[in-house]
Amino acid sequence: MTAQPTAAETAPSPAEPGEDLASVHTSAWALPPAGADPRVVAWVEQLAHRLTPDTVVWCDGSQGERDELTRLMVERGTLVQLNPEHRPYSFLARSDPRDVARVESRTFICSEREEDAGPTNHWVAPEEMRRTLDEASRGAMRGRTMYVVPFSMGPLDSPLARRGVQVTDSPYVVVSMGIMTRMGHAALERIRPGTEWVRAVHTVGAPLAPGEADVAWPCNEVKYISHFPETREIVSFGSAYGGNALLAKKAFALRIASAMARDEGWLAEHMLLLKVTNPRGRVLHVAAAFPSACGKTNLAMLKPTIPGWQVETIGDDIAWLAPGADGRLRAINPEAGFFGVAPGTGAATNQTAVDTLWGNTIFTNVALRPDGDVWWEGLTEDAPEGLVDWRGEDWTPASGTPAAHPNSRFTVAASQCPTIADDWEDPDGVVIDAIIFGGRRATNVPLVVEARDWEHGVLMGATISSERTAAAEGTIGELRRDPFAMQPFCGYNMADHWAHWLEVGGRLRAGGHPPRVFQVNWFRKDEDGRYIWPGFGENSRVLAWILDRVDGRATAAASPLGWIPRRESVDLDGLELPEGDWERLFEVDRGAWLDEVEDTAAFFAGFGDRMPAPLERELAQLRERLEAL
Ligand code: GTP
Ligand code: SPV
Ligand code: MN
Repeated sequence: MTAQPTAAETAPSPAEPGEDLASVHTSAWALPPAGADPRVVAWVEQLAHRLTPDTVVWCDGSQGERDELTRLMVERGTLVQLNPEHRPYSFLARSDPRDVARVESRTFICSEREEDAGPTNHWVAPEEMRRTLDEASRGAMRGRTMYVVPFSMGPLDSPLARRGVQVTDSPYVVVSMGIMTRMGHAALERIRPGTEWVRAVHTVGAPLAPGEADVAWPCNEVKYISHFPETREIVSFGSAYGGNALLAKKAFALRIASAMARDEGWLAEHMLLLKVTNPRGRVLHVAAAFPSACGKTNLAMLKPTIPGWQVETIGDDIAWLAPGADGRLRAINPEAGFFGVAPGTGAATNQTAVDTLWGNTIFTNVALRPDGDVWWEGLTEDAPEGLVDWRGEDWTPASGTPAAHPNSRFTVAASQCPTIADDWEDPDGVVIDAIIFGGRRATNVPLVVEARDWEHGVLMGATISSERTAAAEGTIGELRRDPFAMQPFCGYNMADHWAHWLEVGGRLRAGGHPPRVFQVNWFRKDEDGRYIWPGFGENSRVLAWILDRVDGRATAAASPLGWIPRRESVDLDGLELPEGDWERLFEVDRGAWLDEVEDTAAFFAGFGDRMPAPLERELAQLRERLEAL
């Protein structure tokens, strides 16, 4: 970390009346690392003028820098250091209770034309948003340090990697970005004249007056999470939580990257990546899209309950996919860490995640045990005595509120995961054999279906709907459409995203090996509200069927929805499914499905003439198959 001396220490002389104070500051700050791209330096200087921080710090990504920042945050009360005997080099952060999840209602796509953002995004004209943000950010970093955080999404020298620089006034964000991305000097070095890089500005929007005491989690009631896809820029104001603030993640790797990918012929998706070795020793790779808090981390770390199958982890949230020179679809995980949902993560559901979190982890909004370790609902069956909840208050099971916030999260390096695959940083990416779409559906959607072909698979992706979770603000449990699990993350018109998938599929077909496409649903319930499928490790049975289909070994039966497994082709050994449950998992309710098709037709109509014709054809064919039932 090159900490620049403060203006007060180095300004050659006090500013003269009438002199622009900001420019004096800037000259004192302007000591970027040698070799930094002049475009980055000029941009940082210009931002410093507007945001007027006390100090500018260029982050190098070193351990010493992380030590210093965590020490500073412990001192300020932003972090609590956990007991190193239980959880070495780990910390708990408690956010402001008004800053606990992504704010989709304050997330904006500011393309030049409204139709390029499309009906699923909040659009504001770029000039208008720039004016608003210029106004809001003037002096917004007063009394704070502006950290310059260069990072690479993807392995440093991967041809699929892209670079970015985020400035932020939150040390919590710096340390989190250090875990979630390849951050620091090595990334900055790779931004050279001619390199494309994404500009990301982040402020918590809480300037400090001289002498004013800071709070543990500064943020602003008003929030703007703004994206300018044409100029590859991000400006985020007012929040320090997750996807609102760690701009490499949803803002860059999905919203901006999806627009880059559209222009350049690849895909940026809300997908986990995993590697599977089947009992015959064949290695296969899978990409799977599920909406937020619907089981990506769990599936990425799946512990098979059937013998002979090995599952390893490549990524748990975001995948960048591109047809390779051999015509096959290849994918990288652009991230370097996991920002995973804590509640529901325990020995029975995801022991691998529990093992990953042994140390070097930042926990946000979980509960604190009296012995200085952490706890959340689902970590163990019973809550330990003497907990302090995520708000910092004494808690007992009688409190009537959760001890950990439902969207509490852990931030940890992917390399610490015991099941991380040996090819997870392959610069060329891994070859994708199967694509899975999933959602949280109590009704209608079967346990697993194989698409008839790529176009039908795109229809499956386009019609994902899911019950709302705590990952974003809104009414939990309410069913909403989440096409490609990208509803909150697509940086351009969703219908164009579907057209792009159809186009990429055409290229993959020409290459002779398009991945097979499947839909899964672990969340179907019976009339009593009980999950019919046991889920978690047992999902390996479904994964095995999927990959046996790819291998040409498993049988399937035609259904109006696509190919469904014959019971004998799924390994159900040792699983005690109550009588009738298997059938219930695949039941097709004709009336309910025809209603769903009508609802989809209305949804598609909202995209007007941007709607790709092959998808409307697919929907019409689905309707015909259902009517013939
Ligand atoms: P984001 O990080 O928000 O994008 O989400 P994610 O998809 O990675 O979410 P995660 O894997 O953390 O999902 C966690 C939630 O899914 C918890 O409530 C789990 O209990 C639930 N879950 C995961 N797998 C299963 C399953 O097989 N069956 C059931 N019933 N629940 C599951
Ligand atoms: C999600 O909500 O899908 C997440 C968490 O992965 S956040 O990074 O906050 O968006
Ligand atoms: Mn996610």
